Amino acid sequence: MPLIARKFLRSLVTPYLKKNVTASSALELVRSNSGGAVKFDHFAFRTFGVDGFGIDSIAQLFLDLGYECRDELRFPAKKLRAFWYAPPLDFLDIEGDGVDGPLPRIFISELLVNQLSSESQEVIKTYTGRARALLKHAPLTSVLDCLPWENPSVADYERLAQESEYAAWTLANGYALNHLTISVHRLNSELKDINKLNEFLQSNGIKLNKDGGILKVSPDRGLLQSSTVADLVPCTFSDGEIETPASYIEFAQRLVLPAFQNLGPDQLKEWHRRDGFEVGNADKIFESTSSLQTGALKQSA
Ligand code: OOG
Ligand code: NI
Repeated sequence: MPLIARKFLRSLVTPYLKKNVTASSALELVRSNSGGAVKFDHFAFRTFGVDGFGIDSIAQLFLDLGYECRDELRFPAKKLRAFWYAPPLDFLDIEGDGVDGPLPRIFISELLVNQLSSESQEVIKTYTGRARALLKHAPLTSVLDCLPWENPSVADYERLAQESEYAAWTLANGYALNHLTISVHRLNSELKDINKLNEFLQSNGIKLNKDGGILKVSPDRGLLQSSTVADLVPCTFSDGEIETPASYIEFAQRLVLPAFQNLGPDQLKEWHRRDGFEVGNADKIFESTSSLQTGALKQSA
């Protein structure tokens, strides 16, 4: 089982690193300053929650690979919801770098399309409707680095962006890997402190998402996260090419749970640490692709 999972993850990472220069240079910087091994905390995808194109379309493969569905997270203001999936416990504490290391958690969100204006719904449903034949092949489009639907028009992209930047991102990027996340507490250097890591990245010219402050902290203080700002990358539309936000890279430090504080460093396993995600942190991390953070031109309504 893990071989096919790793091959799939590798096929997601290859186009992601090729397309997203900031993510790949941040990953290389961290890797070369922490003994050469970087472990991944989670991978994330965005979807349209309509016509079967939502969370399940990408989740099914992970479930078939032995992942387990965990908690639901809701974001009413953004009209989003998400689920996260845990890898089999046996693959949580594994030596090795990148996709050869521990299997990452999977975070999948979906846009609650039926809550949008009828204009935006119509735009989305036109593309998903014409792509229905590919409905069962979402993961294939991820690894092939292509959209399941035809290239959108610039006008449709911009119309969606005015109501939901998430919607516009998903129309232009489909099931591409939205981000992967470096497991900060498992780095082999002083960078395993996320504040030091954030300083280090910024001093090397990496721009971080400042929404709500650079460091996002869960109310229980156990989950600390930060992320880069997505690169603006040329994107092919049906009627031209414009630069749009692509993907970003995230950093997550999970602290040891109070019940396991007495364990020595050699006894500590990943499951002794704060697990899962946090709505308040995630709400800010979503902004890593927003025009406010990326500086992408957005037409006024
Ligand atoms: C996901 C944002 C949330 C996290 O780790 O909480 C997230 C997205 O931008 O699609 O990644
Ligand atoms: Ni994330």
